[in-house]
Amino acid sequence: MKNITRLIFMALATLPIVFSMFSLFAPAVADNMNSGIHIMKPWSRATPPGAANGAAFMVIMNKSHQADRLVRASSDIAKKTELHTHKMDGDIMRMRHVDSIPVDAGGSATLKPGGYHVMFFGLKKPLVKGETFSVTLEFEHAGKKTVDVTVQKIGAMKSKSSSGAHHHH
Ligand SMILES: [Cu+2]
Repeated sequence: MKNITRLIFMALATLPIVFSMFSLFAPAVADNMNSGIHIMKPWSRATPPGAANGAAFMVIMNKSHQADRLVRASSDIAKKTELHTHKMDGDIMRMRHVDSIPVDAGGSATLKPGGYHVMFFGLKKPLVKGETFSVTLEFEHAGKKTVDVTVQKIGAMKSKSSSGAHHHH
């Protein structure tokens, strides 16, 4: 009798773990059925109070056999959302608006500080560490995908070349 009680207890204790694993994997599975585009770890940086602009970063994987392009991003956290990159202008690193971000078939595109990023102009409120907000990404072939962007601390994964660049808009 005691053994059965222990068995039931163990089964109950394991259930939440099994369920949380399912919830972790479920979005990836659903994604798979729609297209070969996967968005990995979308993140952003916390902004100081009153900051006008922000940016989001992520890795876009394209597991299909067709090249694709991120052509638009939108979010209601800011007045304007654009696709940007960084380019050297002489010896100054500047941000540039780009029409699209290419993702090779079977390849990936990395949006990171100092490179491609989703740019937010006119933040409606500060980005707070630990919070999430949603961004809708539109791909030429895969269509629209909405992702939850996690806000990390100020200065997270800062790249030397881009430090401060976002404050010069
Ligand atoms: Cu930018």
